Amino acid sequence: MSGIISKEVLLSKFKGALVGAVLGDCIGSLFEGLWAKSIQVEKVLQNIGQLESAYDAEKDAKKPEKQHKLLWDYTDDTAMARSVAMSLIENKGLNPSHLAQLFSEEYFANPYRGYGGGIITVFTKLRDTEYSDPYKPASEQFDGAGSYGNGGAMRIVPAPLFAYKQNDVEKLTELVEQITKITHSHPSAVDGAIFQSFAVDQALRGPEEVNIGSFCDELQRRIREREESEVTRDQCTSPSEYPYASIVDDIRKYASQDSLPSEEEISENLGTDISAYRSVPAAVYSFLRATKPIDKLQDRNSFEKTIILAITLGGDTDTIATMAGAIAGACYGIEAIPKSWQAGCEAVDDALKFAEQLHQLSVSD
Ligand code: R7I
Ligand code: MG
Ligand code: MG
Repeated sequence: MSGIISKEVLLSKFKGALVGAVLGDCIGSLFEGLWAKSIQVEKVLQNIGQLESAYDAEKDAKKPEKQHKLLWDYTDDTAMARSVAMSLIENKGLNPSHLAQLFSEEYFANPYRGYGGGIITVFTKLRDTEYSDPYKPASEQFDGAGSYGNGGAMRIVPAPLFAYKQNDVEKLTELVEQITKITHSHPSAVDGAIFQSFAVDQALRGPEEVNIGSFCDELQRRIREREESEVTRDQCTSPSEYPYASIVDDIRKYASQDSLPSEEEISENLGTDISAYRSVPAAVYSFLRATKPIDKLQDRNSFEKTIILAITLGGDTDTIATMAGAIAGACYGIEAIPKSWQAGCEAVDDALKFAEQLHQLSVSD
């Protein structure tokens, strides 16, 4: 699938992935929970226009970029992704108790970032048991079914970056499963995080010119192998035997269509809600469909189109846009991400720093 990628291009893709995720979250959070009908592309462009004019004004006033005023904060999606990045970097691998502690401490330090309703119980139990059994609290959620929320997938982007060097789908799968199960043990949440990590991994390894058909074929092959290997299928909420592998057919169909599918069609068929199964596919779709022309967005590049399209779908917009932004950033690199967007959103500096550190781990022996 991939040719040789230079160190410089890989660093740009790592930065793109982490920064793309932060921006999708910050911009998407302005619309979280709204119906697609009440969003409209013009409204999203208006908000993005605010970022762009604030940037121009500060540049005209000759302010250094680091001192630009922040317009939008990140939410729980980025808060948790930061913990994943920091823990992987500090431990040079997964240390479940340490990561559980970072998740939990971050929540208690900044509880206002819009966390899911159930996950707070996990953070409390983790803290109260001093992170001694980091997988137990999540396994007790929802009467032992585990959460099927998208909280595992929304934060997973540092994992495919960390695992890049190994270039081993099974190892990536295992890492993602272990990270996800600290808070989400439902198979649908775990497979959603794995699905998202595969999409990021493929975007990192692939060329900027995305072929929708071959991207979907590879994604479907990988996730089907994973779904076939599972023994807990009966716990799944989806009617299909291989839910994620099957939905790739719909992603392929909608992303390949020349006329843009309506937001209602996507929300009905792929989903835009808080569950992993009904939100990760919409993120992958947004990335893929944005490789094709979209009315009203002719002057925007594919990264910008990905974020804007993801938000216009409505529903869980911060989460769908953060996942879509991670994939698009991994594909197109940091150069595709407007400076003005980066300057107006919180903690982009840290995302750039984490990308450098993860890249360092990837290129060192
Ligand atoms: O998955 P999670 O971290 O939530 C992430 C979402 C993103 O949109 C963020 O931006 C933020 O807004 O929240 O948090 P959880 O609490 O584990 O799951 C989210 C919600 O999904 C729960 O509060 C429940 O409403 C629902 N849910 C379930 N309901 C019944 N049975 C998840 N799992 C179950 C279940 O098994
Ligand atoms: Mg959020
Ligand atoms: Mg959300």
